[in-house]
Amino acid sequence: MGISLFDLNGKTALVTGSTHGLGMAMAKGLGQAGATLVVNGNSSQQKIDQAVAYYQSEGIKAVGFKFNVTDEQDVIKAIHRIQTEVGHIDILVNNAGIIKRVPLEDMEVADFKEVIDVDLVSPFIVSKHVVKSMMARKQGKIINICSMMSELGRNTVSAYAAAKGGLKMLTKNMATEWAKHNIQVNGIGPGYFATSQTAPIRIEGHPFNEFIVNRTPAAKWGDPDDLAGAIIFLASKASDYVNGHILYVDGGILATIGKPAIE
Ligand code: GCO
Ligand code: CA
Repeated sequence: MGISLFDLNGKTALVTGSTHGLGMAMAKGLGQAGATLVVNGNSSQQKIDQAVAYYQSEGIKAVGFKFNVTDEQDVIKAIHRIQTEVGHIDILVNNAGIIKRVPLEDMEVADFKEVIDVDLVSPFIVSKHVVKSMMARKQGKIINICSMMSELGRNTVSAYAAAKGGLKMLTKNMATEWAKHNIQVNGIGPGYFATSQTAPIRIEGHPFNEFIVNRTPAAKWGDPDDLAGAIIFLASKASDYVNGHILYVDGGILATIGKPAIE
């Protein structure tokens, strides 16, 4: 017991969208706890190769697979290849996501649908094709990466909020249907982290930058490495009776209404 509760040696973890950003930080945490990483991205093979090389330089076992999480046929082919070339997937992290910041009344329907497709439909598609082997082996961990926008609205991010709110409920429904197979499905809801996705709203002097620091009880943006503990917990034996839960890692944002800029 003790620390071995969190040991991931011998486990294989597929993390979608793990070539950069929070996906990369969480995958690194899983790798440091002993898991073999299946790295995924869809932009370029070169980006995947670079990420794999980075993980390996950190002493982590990693292999890369390029596929589009929104394309069911592509997912089916990739999961089949992973299972034959690497082995069964013990841990699935549905992390790949996009955001479009557009006022709701100006948003194109195609853009709204694209966000829903990547952020909500793809976790369903990938889980559907990974869970069957988990069911057969009577064990598995699925972790859906949610958001503050699973709980809160914000100007310009309507499609993202609709998708992430949906992903919270998809997480609960997956837990409802699959818990009896000894599969735990939980979510992580990151607060505001310093990544490329938030770069446009984090620049010095941008009013949002100041707003987030003021709105967060911890009074700072999150460091992506702050997610490692949560992901290792939800991927390991330590969470074997935790199901359908969203673990918010947000420096206290959801605990509070916030405070005025000047007190
Ligand atoms: C935004 C941000 C958020 C974060 C994160 C918050 O524009 O409000 O990009 O959506 O990325 O998901 O939890
Ligand atoms: Ca760091």
